[in-house]
Amino acid sequence: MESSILRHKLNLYFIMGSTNCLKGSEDVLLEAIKGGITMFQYREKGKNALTGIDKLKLARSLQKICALHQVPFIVNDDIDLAVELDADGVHIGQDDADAGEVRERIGNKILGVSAHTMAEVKKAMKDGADYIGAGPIYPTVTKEDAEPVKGTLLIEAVRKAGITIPIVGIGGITSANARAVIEAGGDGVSVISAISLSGDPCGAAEELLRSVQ
Ligand code: TZP
Ligand code: IFP
Ligand code: MG
Repeated sequence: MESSILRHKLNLYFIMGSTNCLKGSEDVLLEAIKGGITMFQYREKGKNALTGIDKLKLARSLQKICALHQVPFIVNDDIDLAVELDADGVHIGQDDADAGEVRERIGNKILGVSAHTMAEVKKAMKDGADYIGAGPIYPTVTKEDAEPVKGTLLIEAVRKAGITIPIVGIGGITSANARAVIEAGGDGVSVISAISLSGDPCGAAEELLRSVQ
């Protein structure tokens, strides 16, 4: 995907799996799409996470919804699943598979890599990442093993160094604090709970989109 298009798709990047939702994942995704999310990541993780055929079935179902609405469908961590489903891309962290090897396996699918330092950003770029997930920007309760909070410092440092790779901020982002990520040089925000745990995922997405545009 061309990077100006990807930049735009990163504006409001919604991530979730079944354990993040108060109601059915399909309903939450549909409402979030109605509210204007621009990209989606299926991240089935944590206590009570689905595995095997149940995970595959939900992934297929969410992928279908994304395809109907032209929202890119990205799979977190599970490269085999992404390849099997012919997903639009994968997102990996520093403790997951080697980014260079993943790039070789997925060809021209979108590759996102989490980075916490300038060195990790540069390595991810060398390995062929299309975009960087920088965080946690703010304290989060959604990821138990999150790295220390860094605010927007990394995004600012990357831009100051003249590096233009698309970046999305993640971690504790709400419509009240999202704007700072854009002002620091981010292309968008990525959220789990601000949408998935909202009683009104559509309204939550609309409000977030307004705050980053
Ligand atoms: N990676 C860094 S923070 C985070 C992930 C997956 C969790 C983001 O969840 P929330 O609910 O938007 O803080
Ligand atoms: N960043 C991102 C993204 N996704 C993740 N799953 C993560 C960090 C841990 F927003 F996609 F960049
Ligand atoms: Mg991971």
